[in-house]
Amino acid sequence: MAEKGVKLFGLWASPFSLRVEWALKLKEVDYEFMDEDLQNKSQELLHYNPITKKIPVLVHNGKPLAESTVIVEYVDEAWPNGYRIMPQDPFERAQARFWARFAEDKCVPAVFNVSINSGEELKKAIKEAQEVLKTLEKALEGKKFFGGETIGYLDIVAGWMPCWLRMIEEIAEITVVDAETLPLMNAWFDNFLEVEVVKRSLPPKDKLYAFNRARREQFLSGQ
Ligand SMILES: N[C@@H](CCC(=O)N[C@@H](CS)C(=O)NCC(=O)O)C(=O)O
Repeated sequence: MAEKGVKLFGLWASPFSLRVEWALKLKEVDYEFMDEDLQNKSQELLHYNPITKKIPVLVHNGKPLAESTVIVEYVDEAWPNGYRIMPQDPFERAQARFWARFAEDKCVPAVFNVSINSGEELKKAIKEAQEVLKTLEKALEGKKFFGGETIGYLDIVAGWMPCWLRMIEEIAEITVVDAETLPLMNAWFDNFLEVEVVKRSLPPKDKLYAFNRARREQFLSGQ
């Protein structure tokens, strides 16, 4: 008999596990959060995700699923009542998946490059990040959120950026997104950070900033 309930193997400082937490919270699903030490992964995590050995992993009634974007779609389908994460219209759903893939393939590496560079390399990384974010802005035209009036799938997938990029800007003393260069993105950052579910599930600011400040210093010193 499979273990009943919902367990999320994640990491408090991971934007990827945060996506799954947002989805579960929007659906009002109770879950147990297993905070992993990625330097010393639990036997349970390795058992449930022997393929990539990465977090997040959602275990629902004993059955594990990996990959945050896959899990978010699963959560929407497995708990069909209440909050709608995926658009109902097939065309809009396909569009949301297209942009989510774009955000994953282009924005994740671009923002990561900003976070680990300094000097000329940092300037180049900022420009590249602004270019991909300008493209992603097209999906925001005429809307408060990517999902329309409320947050949806693409907001959840891209939602780490308002928090992480604002943090990187502060730590590295730079500006990537502002009202002049990326007005729609800038407004979305503010709107997204005001969403109740988002506000109450972000990691403690001081702890997160200290963690990422140390990570940046480690990258800059080439360790
Ligand atoms: N594409 C994956 C990325 C997950 C990921 O990179 N997880 C990192 C933590 S943020 C991890 O588990 N790293 C441990 C490792 O690579 O061994 C997703 O969206 O779920």
